[in-house]
Amino acid sequence: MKTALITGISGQDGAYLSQLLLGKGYRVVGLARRTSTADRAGERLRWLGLEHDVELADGDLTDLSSLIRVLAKTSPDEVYNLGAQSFVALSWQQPILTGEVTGMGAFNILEAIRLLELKTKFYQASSSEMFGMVQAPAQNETTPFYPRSPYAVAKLAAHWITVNYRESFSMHASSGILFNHESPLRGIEFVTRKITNGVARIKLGLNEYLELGNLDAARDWGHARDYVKAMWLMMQQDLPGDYVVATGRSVTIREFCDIAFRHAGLDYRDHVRINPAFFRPAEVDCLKGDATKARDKLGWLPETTLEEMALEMVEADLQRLKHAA
Ligand code: NDP
Ligand code: GDR
Repeated sequence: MKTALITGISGQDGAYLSQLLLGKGYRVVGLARRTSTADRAGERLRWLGLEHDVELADGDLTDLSSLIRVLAKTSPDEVYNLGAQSFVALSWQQPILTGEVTGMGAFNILEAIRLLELKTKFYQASSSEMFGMVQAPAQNETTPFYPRSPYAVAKLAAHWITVNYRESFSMHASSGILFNHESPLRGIEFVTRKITNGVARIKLGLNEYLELGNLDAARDWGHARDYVKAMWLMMQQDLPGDYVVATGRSVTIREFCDIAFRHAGLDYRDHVRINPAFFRPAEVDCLKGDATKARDKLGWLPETTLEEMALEMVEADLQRLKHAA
């Protein structure tokens, strides 16, 4: 039986990755931060019915000693570093924390693996945000980076330290440059989930309007359930590497609004209001990934369309709100 250690197990991707790995017979251990509430596994693992199937180990990406302790105890075959302060907008309010967790966190865990001389494979959750002000119409592994937020700068440091430890110490360290991926388990502050939750609230008569920022930004959105498969496939390769994971289709926030509101029989133009508070100091205008390498080398392809995903998210938010009523 293989053992996987996942940092960020309580997040969206941590939950879907746990589901995938448990289905393959892995022992799954998750790094969990101490909180003041008793809810250690969190709502996402519970939503997937996995809260009793994973093991949780106390630790924090900013605390090297806890990482050494957990790694020494679990001796994982694969480490997936998904933990991060992952909300781009917040990274301007908390740039130093974002640097410590999203950037230095990767240094810490790689260093812990190195100090313990573990043979584990390592996955770093890199991001399309690293392309920022894009230097090519479709971004692939050779496109130069141009980060546009403290979050993206931190992710870039984490990406390069992954490459560096691979080259310096022959570690099986891979970096997945994943474009935006969403699901019913997406955090409510991210724009797709904010929209589908808003649609559900308006449909049920709880709100009349939804306030958003820049509707003209475009993103290449896939489904998290599909994207965690690409992470696992990278770890099954004989050689480590960097892979862009994307659908190749770029859609504006406005178009996503149109799709999501339509699913509920609503017109977004009647309900969306612009609030400049949601504009960012520096914007990433348009992302579109070229995942040819992932297709050719990993045999990976996205399976869920944007329309299917938006429908699943709207339905899940309607269910949640009806259940809570
Ligand atoms: P989430 O925000 O849903 O989850 C982040 C996870 O990181 C949570 O489990 C959180 O734990 C954990 N975490 C935060 N701070 C620390 C810390 N100091 N020590 C240990 N763990 C910590 O992110 P996603 O699941 O959406 O994304 C997973 C990873 O992939 C992130 O690194 C993200 O930046 C990256 N990424 C995501 C993309 C996307 O579109 N979703 C695209 C590209 C990259 P807690 O519950 O305790 O807060
Ligand atoms: P992003 O996701 O910044 O791409 O990072 P987010 O959903 O937050 O923003 C996408 C785009 O939507 C615009 N936008 C709004 N965004 C939010 N959150 N709220 C709004 O009201 C709103 N109105 C318009 C934003 O300006 C932006 O252009 C996500 C995260 O998961 C990162 O961790 C990950 O690395 C990248 O995706 C790839």
